[in-house]
Amino acid sequence: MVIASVFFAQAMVWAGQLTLAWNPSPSPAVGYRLYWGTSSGNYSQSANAGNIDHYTVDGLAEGETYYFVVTAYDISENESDYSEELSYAMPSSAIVIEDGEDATNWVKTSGSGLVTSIFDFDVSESGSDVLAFGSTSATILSAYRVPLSGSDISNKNITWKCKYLQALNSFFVVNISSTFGARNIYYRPLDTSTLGASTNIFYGIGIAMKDGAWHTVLRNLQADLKAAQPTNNLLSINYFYVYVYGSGDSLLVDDVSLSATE
Ligand SMILES: [Ca+2]
Repeated sequence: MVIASVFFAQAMVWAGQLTLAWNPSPSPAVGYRLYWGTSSGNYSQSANAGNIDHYTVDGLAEGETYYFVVTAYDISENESDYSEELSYAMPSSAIVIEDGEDATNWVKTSGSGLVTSIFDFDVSESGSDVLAFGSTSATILSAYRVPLSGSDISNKNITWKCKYLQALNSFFVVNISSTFGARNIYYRPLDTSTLGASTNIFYGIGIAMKDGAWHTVLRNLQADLKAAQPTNNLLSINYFYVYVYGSGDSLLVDDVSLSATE
């Protein structure tokens, strides 16, 4: 006797574990077997779930896509055909965009300043190389950018460290693509935000940013987009821009990374 196929009901993910559940077989079954692997239609691993409707798979790799099917078996150990396949992309761990070891990833998009890599004692307990951004005066703006993750939006949090060496209104911009087109999310050292439906969305990250100490900024890009434009959705995470005023080394930046939002 062949038992009807079963289907996945839900997937929950936590720290390399994925719990899969399925609807019960419409014909009498005494157990279920789960199969999975990293290519579609090719299941290198399996587990007997027994007579319950879910199973938790351990040890799944971050950033890897897995394919699952389930079967039911009866008391005579007749096994059904595979269910429909379910795929699941495990979230990626943090992506380091910039560690400050050199400035080669950066493109200057306007102005006439310089970006260099220098050693900074205070950025961490042992010190680290950081990026030093500059322009040519307190009123001339230079802009630099580095590419982010593009169409991979599994990591929606962006983090960076910054230290204002000159108390000027240098700022940061994340360029994204959204359902409604390109958007620039500004993060400025101000105490006010100016949100709205337009292309440019302005967040204040506080005038305290300019106190000459290192600060870590953490932003959820999807949340920041939706707070301004509730029906809009993030489609790609394109560029991180540093817009800097001041001559010489004006603003230090280190440890730009993307991470999951859990
Ligand atoms: Ca560094």
